[in-house]
Amino acid sequence: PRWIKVKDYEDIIYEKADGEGIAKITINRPHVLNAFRPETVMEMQDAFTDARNDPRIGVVLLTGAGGNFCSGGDQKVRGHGGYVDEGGMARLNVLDLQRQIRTLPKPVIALVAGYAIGGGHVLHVVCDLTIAADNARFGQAGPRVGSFDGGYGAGLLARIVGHKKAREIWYLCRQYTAQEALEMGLVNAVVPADQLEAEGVKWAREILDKSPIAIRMLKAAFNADTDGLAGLQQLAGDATLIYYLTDEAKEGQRAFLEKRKPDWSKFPRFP
Ligand code: 2NE
Repeated sequence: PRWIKVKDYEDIIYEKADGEGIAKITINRPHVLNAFRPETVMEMQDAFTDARNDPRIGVVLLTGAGGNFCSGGDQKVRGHGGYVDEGGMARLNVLDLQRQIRTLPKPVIALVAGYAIGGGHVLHVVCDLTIAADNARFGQAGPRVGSFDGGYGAGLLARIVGHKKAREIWYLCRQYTAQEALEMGLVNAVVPADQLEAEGVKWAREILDKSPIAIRMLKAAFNADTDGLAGLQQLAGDATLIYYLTDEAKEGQRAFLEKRKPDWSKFPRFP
């Protein structure tokens, strides 16, 4: 596709494919292997919000510049209580970004070349699908540098690869090849590094061929299974969206505005 830049950012590149429903967010701090600082996360939140609000976008690709995906939180700006932003405030705002990716009602595909380590690894874990380049390296690093992610980083990982493997990944902080990641169900496919983006676009186009609401409901359904009441809220919100499209729901609103009793008689009670 022909990528068109949406907006200027400092730490990321945000583009959309010309005439197609694909957005691409690229973490762009190659000097630190795309480690994120609070500003990186804020820019990603802004781009994901745009992708959510643009009705033409159906799939988001998340990737990294310079041959790596992401090496996690930038340890050079880690301070007392979190990662310190330019205003001096320590924060862990990547957790908000993780939830944003989960609740975005459109599939997000991680395209991972090189390192996906620490909080960078968790970012691909929360994406709907992951396509790995054959040179990708996966792993957690928290216990080595004095950190951990006990949310999606532990729980969702365990649902994906099983508890034994997830505990191994966290307790030992080893790195795993793309092939090993494929074998443990951590990624969907492995392709030569120079075909990573093309493969991601191919998968995105296949998804875009399908019913948008069916895809949206499936994402919410998969999340409901793991996200408890927040997951049910997402699924139920989508049910409400669809209900609002019906004449039955519109009759309720109309009757209220016309100050009359709603007439539900024309709406069947399905078996
Ligand atoms: C990724 C890895 C294994 C790569 O090793 P190597 O030898 O290929 O590269 P090198 O020389 O370590 O890295 C290249 C440059 O990138 C910087 C390095 O410091 C180096 O720059 P200089 O020192 O030469 O100037 N760099 C790499 N990762 C960085 C990072 N995360 N922060 C700041 N600078 C980084 C190797 O680089 C590595 O082990 N990186 C650290 C991985 C890590 O510990 N990540 C944080 C885990 S904690 C986390 O992400 C987190 C969380 O647990 C909970 C909430 C939020 C975040």
